[in-house]
Amino acid sequence: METKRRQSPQIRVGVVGTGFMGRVHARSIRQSGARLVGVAGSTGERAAEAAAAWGAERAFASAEALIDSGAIDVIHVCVPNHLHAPLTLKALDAGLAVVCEKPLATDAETAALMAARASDEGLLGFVPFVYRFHPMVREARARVRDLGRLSLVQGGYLQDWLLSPEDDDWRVDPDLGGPGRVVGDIGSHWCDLVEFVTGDRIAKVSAQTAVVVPERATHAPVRTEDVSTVQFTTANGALGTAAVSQVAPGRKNRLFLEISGAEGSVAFDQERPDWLWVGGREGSQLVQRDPASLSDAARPYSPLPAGHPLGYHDCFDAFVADAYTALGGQVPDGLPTFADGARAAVITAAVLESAETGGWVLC
Ligand code: SOE
Repeated sequence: METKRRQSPQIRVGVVGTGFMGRVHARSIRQSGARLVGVAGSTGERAAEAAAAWGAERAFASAEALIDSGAIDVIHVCVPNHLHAPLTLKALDAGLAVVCEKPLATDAETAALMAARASDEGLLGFVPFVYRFHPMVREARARVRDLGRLSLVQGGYLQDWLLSPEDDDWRVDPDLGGPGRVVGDIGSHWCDLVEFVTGDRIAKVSAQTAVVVPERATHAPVRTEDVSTVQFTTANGALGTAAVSQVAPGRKNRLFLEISGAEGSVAFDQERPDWLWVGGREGSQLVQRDPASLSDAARPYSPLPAGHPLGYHDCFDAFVADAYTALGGQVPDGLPTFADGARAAVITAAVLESAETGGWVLC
């Protein structure tokens, strides 16, 4: 297929968005050895500050100027969710590869359109479901085949940064963040991990959502959920449950996943990422990340010796490195693409529909 894709010997990258995620992306871009050519933000001033702080070559007056500049091959879209689709579609039209933050779009139809557009144009699009890049997640995925028939998948994703009415954020506003807040913002990571690790699919969901803090500094009444519980059945017949919250005191970023099968269990906790619990009827063990004994699938994601903890930044570095390897033509196993982003949007929509109707929804 004829493609308008841009490619330079040293990948030239732009970042749009100057907040927390933009900073994390920029760090990993520089770590990868690519050129961080430009940064754009909501104002020229913010872009200039971020470009200076992150070591970018220059600031651009707007996202559009960055996309149209001809100076980059890849753009990282790290802006509020409602801008993901318009900026990504514009970047694809300009022949750029795109790394777009999740949720890929604020509705499933648009996310599917973005994935189709990238694929039709022969362009590459990636979504940072970065928890896939913890070596002990790769280890869990490698060991799932030893667990026998899976019976139960459970866990959740708990945070507390929106606990009090004084806590506020653009994600609270459905016009900016999309209609599902905890479901789309963090539940999407959990569901992605379930399907990634098990190789199975969430087939139907029955969910509840609730607003716990009805008024916040700039949002009243609050229209996006603070908590959600989801029960589900997988295509292969395992049952599952998940609890997701941004108002769980003391839980900062607790993504927890436990999978039980006929022959054993595995459990991963994102806040203790160097460990994997391996459960067995005759005895269980906590397996420490150790490149000397990891599976072939996990070892490449384990650049430090045992006892030298890896974390969130390392996952991001590995994600960006794999995305840029894919630009060179070789797509590494497990790299989350726009298709995965679109899939997450389908599950998010199903969860929200179920919470509204009270029924089971296929996804
Ligand atoms: C905020 O909830 C947030 O930064 C999410 O947007 C990220 O995707 C998650 O990895 C950490 O928490």
